[in-house]
Amino acid sequence: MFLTPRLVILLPTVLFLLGADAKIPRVAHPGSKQAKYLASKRPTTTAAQVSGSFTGTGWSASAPEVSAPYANIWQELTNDEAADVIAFLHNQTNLNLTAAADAGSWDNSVMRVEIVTPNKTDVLPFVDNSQRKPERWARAAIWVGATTEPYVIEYQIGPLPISSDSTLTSLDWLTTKGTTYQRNYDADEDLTSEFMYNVSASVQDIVTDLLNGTASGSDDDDLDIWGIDPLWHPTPDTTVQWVTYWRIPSSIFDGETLMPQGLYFEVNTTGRDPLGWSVIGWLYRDVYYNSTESFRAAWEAGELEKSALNLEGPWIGTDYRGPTTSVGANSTMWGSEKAPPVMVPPSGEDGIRYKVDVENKYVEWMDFSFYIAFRRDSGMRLFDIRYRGERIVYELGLDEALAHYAGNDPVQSGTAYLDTYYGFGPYAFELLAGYDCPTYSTFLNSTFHAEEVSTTHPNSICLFENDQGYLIQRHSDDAYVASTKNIAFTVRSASTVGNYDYNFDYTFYLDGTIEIVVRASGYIQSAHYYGNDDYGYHIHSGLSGSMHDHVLTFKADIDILGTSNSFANHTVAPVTTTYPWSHGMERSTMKLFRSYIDNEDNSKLLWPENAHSMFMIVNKDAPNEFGEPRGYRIMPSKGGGMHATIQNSSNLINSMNFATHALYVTKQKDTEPRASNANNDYDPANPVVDFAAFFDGESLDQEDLVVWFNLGMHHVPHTGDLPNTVFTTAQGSMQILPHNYLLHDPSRDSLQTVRIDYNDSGVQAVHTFGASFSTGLVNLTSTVPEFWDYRGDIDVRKFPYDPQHPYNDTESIV
Ligand SMILES: [Cu+2]
Repeated sequence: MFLTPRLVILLPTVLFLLGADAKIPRVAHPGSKQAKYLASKRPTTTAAQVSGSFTGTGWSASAPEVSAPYANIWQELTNDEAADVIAFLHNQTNLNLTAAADAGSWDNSVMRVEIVTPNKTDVLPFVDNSQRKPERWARAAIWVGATTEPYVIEYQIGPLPISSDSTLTSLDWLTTKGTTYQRNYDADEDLTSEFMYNVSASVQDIVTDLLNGTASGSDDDDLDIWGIDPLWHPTPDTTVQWVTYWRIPSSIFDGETLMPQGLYFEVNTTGRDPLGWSVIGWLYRDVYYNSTESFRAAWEAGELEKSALNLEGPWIGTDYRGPTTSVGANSTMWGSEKAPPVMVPPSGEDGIRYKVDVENKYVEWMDFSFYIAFRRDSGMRLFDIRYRGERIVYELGLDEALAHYAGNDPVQSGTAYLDTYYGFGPYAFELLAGYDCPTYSTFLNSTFHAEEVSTTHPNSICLFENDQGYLIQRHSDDAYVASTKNIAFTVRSASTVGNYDYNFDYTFYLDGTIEIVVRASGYIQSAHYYGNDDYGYHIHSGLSGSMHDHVLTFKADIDILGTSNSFANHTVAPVTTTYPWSHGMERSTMKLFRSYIDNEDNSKLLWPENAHSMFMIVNKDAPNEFGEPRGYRIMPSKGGGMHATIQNSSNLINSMNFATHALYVTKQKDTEPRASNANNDYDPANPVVDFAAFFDGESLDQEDLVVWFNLGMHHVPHTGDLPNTVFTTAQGSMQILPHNYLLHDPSRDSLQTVRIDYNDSGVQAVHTFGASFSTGLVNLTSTVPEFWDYRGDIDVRKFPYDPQHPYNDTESIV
């Protein structure tokens, strides 16, 4: 029996092709300037373009069905659950909620609702011992604007389904701060934008002269104004922000972050009354002016030399550029007009070698099984990853993504994005079959609920097997050659968070290895080139590549034969020693030194120089028959592990303690499910979750352990980052691999091995072990993706609940 994972939904479609600005509106209430601006950039497909789309019989593979052993208890809220929770919230009169669609910055409104990830200590008795199923609870983030000191706060609501027993209670137990209350110093972003435009208007003659453009908030603008993130508080009661001018592309290409203009101003936006706001100073060509008057006086005196402007041109476009480019008179790659090799499944649907329970997002491939969940903050994550029937990873997923910039100008210096604030879920748009994933992939949808709208990203998670392009095993001698194909299974999603595109892979291998890969593409955020050679390369006429660190923090809750585990460090080190056979002579050699990291006091770790240490989660109580503890090793792969260069960040203060080291080990606690919180960014000096608080001296000896590791890169963009950063080099990965876990390499249990015996007379025997080989004909035309089926998102307004009128509206994203 087969089923089709693609939903059959016929909709008027907005084609969402491009990411938003680097500075995504914090709350893009429909109708806000930002929302209008973003919407204006999104082309709408015509009826002809979408006709006949989504019959459910497109290129997507219909995977064989399997029934999950138990329901996916981590799965996101259903649309109906979200609607019920939002209606319940509106019935709580003390919350004084306004429907999100009508809410302004002085109202209280629902920012997002989501599942409370059930506690591990509640889940394991249910999963392993058939005890009571964990209750399902929701969490809600509420925007409290009806006060002079606006804030955001989270509650939990449950149990679900909503009944007379359901309550609204505190979610403070999920914080290190003791409260989910988080002061919001940027509640009036629409007004601050207006204020910036007015400031700019007051020097329009100078802006015209220096930048040849206008920023007024109108649709006709050719300049945009935005700046630091998060905002600064030089004193606890003061809010200031530096902003700069960016040129708005007139073409479809989203290259605004490649066109900084080099003029900056600083404003004091303390409090909620714009009458109390003021300009603090201006910066141009590294000269600071402490008032608008002094800046104007310098301009009028002719003291301002004009900088090179970053203007739009083909250089920001990602299309094929034609035969004439800056790098050669005829630079078209020879042969590139021909169709490239394609991947095809060998036997159509019958050949699919994995099984899917679509409703429960449960997957089985070879010796692995796992559940998929999806979160607004962090996107896709996996639960209960089992290998040969044993759980090896309870939870695996992204927790936070930092992009910390530096520069001699205040905007680059003041930029340190915490991307779960914007969320990976809202931007995990539909994957493009045949490009993001093979056309034969199985695609799954994902859903999140923000601003009282449920948004479904169709086909935003893909599952596929493919040949890695190199063997997993080979050997040959003068009598035989033996080879095993390296076929792996990948779960993939991609999120366009502002200017950047992140691709996330979880890949499973025949030897029991799991690999976590993150890759970055999209537009860099660049700096205007002036006096910043210490902060990046000069990559275009007026452009600096603006160096920055990407640090993506992952949680890997590894369980080896139960939850009583230890963290082993096996180090190879040089020694000089004598042996009974060395005739008293010292030999210079090396040894293996075994130790344990047995306390959280010592568990903030760096990857050792020369990779001379192996870190493993092992179970001391479960040695193999040779006495070695069975375990799984964690090991950097492509690009390796890393941590942030900047320590004690002036921007993030207490909100980047997950980025100080390459990896960490803590004792699992239900109260510490995530290294960060999406609301930290509102007030980074006082984070809701401070990762440093997880380290309180607890034992790591035969306890339930969690590893937190960082992937990313020190990104100093060079000319090859124009127009977009490329995945080939902008990637990092981690492998979780069996280490003395089994007694031999398990890939020997794959039938996809061949041995050819030969001698001087030629091939004597071919051993194929009963494996099937591809048969039949391939219709290569069928591998071409259905481009016109691409849809964008599907949104359903939840309050008032109107499921019969889904509409596409990707702008309303918190
Ligand atoms: Cu980068």
